[in-house]
Amino acid sequence: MSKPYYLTTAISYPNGAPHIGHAYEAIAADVMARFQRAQGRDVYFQTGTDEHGLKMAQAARDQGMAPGELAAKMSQLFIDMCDALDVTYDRFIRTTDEDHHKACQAIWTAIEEKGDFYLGRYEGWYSVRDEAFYDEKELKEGEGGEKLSPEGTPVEWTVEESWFFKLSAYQQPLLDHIAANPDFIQPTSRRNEVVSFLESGLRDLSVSRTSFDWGVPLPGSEGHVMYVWLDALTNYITGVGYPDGGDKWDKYWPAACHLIGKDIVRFHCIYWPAFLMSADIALPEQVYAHGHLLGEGGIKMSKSLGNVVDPKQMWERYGVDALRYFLMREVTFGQDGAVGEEALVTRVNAELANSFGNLAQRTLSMIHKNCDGVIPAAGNASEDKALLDDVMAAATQKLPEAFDRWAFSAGLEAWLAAVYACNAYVDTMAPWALKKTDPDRMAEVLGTLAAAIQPLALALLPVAPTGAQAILDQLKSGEGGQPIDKPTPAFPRLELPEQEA
Ligand code: ME8
Repeated sequence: MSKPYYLTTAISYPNGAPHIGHAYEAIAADVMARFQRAQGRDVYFQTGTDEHGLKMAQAARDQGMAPGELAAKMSQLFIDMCDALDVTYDRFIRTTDEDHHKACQAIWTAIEEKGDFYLGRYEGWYSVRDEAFYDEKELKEGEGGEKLSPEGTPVEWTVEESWFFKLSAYQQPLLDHIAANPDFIQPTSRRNEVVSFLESGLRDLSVSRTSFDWGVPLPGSEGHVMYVWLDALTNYITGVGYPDGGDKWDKYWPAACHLIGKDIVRFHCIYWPAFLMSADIALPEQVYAHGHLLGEGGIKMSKSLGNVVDPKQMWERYGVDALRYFLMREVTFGQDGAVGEEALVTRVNAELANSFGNLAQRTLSMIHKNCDGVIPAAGNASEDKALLDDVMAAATQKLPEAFDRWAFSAGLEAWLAAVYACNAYVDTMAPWALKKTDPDRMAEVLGTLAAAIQPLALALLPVAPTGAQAILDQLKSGEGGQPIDKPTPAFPRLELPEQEA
């Protein structure tokens, strides 16, 4: 039995409705979770919302709500998004959940007992948008000469009493861990970025705030709430039973992978492993950082540019399978990439509807019409065997090898090459012509195609679960010599909406 597989996404700030980046991360994680389950692994998959901190407190104040009220309302939109997108999470964690408070206080106590905290005074730059402290030397200048964080967000000078974590003590242990575990940070470009940041030296980290109270209160420190990133990162262990332990803990920790976006690498690859080392908790096996989705033309999405892609609009207009397939196929995972509705419609029509959907629909219709609905046996001619060999190599080797290392687009490309080979085979064999001249051969050709479509649908299942399952069900209805049901297209053609005037 292969090792259990615990997979997490970043937990989103529910200060607004989910955007396409949130949908992207949830879908990618779900594809991986479904894929690993199909490989026979025992998967635990967690996602959720990050509800404390100044950013949430300010968003709530701006909307005239209590922070807890805003968090509850917006968190529901993230749950609804996951459900609408067929995301098969095992737990949706909210950092306001009771067990999470307990886990936060426990990790705090463990780090305290290690002697890694000291009381001090924080004086420096803080970005509320990133919920991050920055060094003067990291800041850049905005267009109006104002200071900005490396992520381009506003920073403010902050002075307050604070607990500090001895992050500097973990510089060498972190470098050693990364050197000994080359897969710990992926892709490699992100690992290199982390290594050079570590080599430039680490400053101790402020890990409590005293100027507001929307957070986890610190055990024994009146007026202090836990820095929101220490609170948020701890969600990964809360979800599997920290600090009590138990079956889930024994089975699933350390996590197989934390999937995150590239903007939060420092928190996951430096702060989090340092906290875990300090608390004597094993480190996750991998942190994988995906790229960012950009608007059409490859520019950052922004309301003022009018290029924001709304995930809800996408799945409502084009369907969940189409959106999932498009996002996994369009952008090389790990890199940034532009997305838009036109690109979605073009790609989904070419690859899912015309190439695979149509192949299945044509084949099953011909079997339904010409073979009394009974799926014939595959042929034994060399072309038949060559096709099935190609299909099996793509569906059971190339795609799984690629998916296993998060190379979704490359895996789907190999899958698509096999779909194209099936279509070329149909054109060459012309079963509709064989119907008159050689019905036995026609049956073999259709049987070969049915035998090819089955593993291709199975391989596609993690990405486009509804349509792929519909094809598998149609094939299954013909098991044991039963006639198959009359087929209906599993991947319909899409159209762009009429241009609004
Ligand atoms: O960072 N394309 O939350 P968040 C792809 N609460 N992914 C994107 C994206 C884009 N345009 N924009 C954001 C947080 N993301 C913290 C995480 S984890 C302990 C705490 C990704 O709501 C982003 O990289 O700002 C992150 O992985 C996720 O969406 C949530 O971002």
